[in-house]
Parts: sequence; C-alpha cells; structure tokens
Amino acid sequence: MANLRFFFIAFLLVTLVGPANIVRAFECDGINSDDPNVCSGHGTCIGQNTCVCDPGWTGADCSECQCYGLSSSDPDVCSGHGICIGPDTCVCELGWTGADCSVCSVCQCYGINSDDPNVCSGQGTCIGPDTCVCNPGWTGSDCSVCSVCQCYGINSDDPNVCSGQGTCIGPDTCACDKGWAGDICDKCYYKLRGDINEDCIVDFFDLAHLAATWLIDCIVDPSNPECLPPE
Ligand SMILES: [Ca+2]
Repeated sequence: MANLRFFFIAFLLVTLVGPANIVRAFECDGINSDDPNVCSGHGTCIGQNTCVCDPGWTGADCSECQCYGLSSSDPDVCSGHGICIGPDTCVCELGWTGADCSVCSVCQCYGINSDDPNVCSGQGTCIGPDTCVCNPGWTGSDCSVCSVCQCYGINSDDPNVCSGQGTCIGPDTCACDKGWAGDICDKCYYKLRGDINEDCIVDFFDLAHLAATWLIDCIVDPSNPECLPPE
C-alpha cells in the first residue's frame, strides 16, 4: 500500500506541476523558454541561457545566420546592399536586386539604363554603376569586345587581326583604329597627298615606290615588263 500511495502522489505532482511548468523555470537571455521569441525565434531554450539553434542559425541567442557564405553581421553580406534576415535570404536596399542584392535595378552602365536590352552592348548584365558582367565570349568594360571570335579568319586576340590596325569586336567585325578604314582596316581612311603606296603615311617609302615604278634601269632589271620591247 505504501508503494501505491507513493505512485499516486508522484502522479499528482506530474499532473499538476507538469513538464511545462518545469520548463518555465528557466530563461534564455531573460525570455521565458516557452516564449515564441526566445532564442531569437530561431531555436529552443533547453536550459538556463542555453539555446539550441534551428538549422542555419548560429550565435548564443540564435540571432545569426549566413547569406551566401557571409555572416549576417558581416558588412559585406548581401553584397553590402541589403540585410540578411534568414539563411540565404537577403532583403535588398532600394535600387538593388538579385538573390544576393548584387544587381542594381535602377542604375546606368555607360549611359544606358540597366534594364535596357542594349546595356553592356547587349552582351552582359549591368550590375552596378558602370559595372558590366559580360556574357561568356565577351569582354571589355562595356562587353563590346568579343573574346573568342574571329575576324576574317584571324582570332580576335591575334595581334594581326584587323590588319593590326583595329580591334575585332565581333564575328567579322573590325573596329578600325583612327585613320584606318575597310572591312579589315587595311585602307587609309584619309586621302593623303603623296602617299603613293597607300600605307597611310607620307614618308620615304612613297619615294622609293615612285622610283621603283618611274626610274627603271633596264640594264639592271632587263626582265621588267617596262623594259621589254613591244611585240
Ligand atoms: Ca606611304
């Protein structure tokens, strides 16, 4: 009978006092263990000032998390343009977008709005003021230069592309240096008086060219067509 009485009293104690009342006996950072805000709302208060954090949350009070590899307390988190409110969950400042707030939504790259299809030469994404991220195969600050293309059979990174007098900015598209013209930039843009050999420079070689065609010594060069007698 003594044993039965003991169990009855024990049953009453557990029923009346209850596990919940026992849990209420401690706090985490001054908040009752059964308060939904305890452990920053991201963990369970299992003992006096002892939080067990939910997955993705850290810190003594479970208030810290990571967004794309950076702690929520890192000034560079969310690309420095937002607040990390949960694991890999950024809330971006006005003017910034993208999962990690790395893309500007209201900026310009080289005078073109970031939402214009022609921004970054239509070959990249304007992610910040005058900051393009180029699509594969394109390079240059405004993504206007192809990195893996050919102009008339010569690779764009070959020094001889576009006759060495221009830049291969797209498939078979040369942007000629100042003073040069033509598909492969081999034509002098200007008509220079005295530039006999049309190399875009008036120099000694023009005189040599002139001499070679005007002053023919048929003793030295009898096979020159100019020296052959008419048939
Ligand atoms: Ca010349």
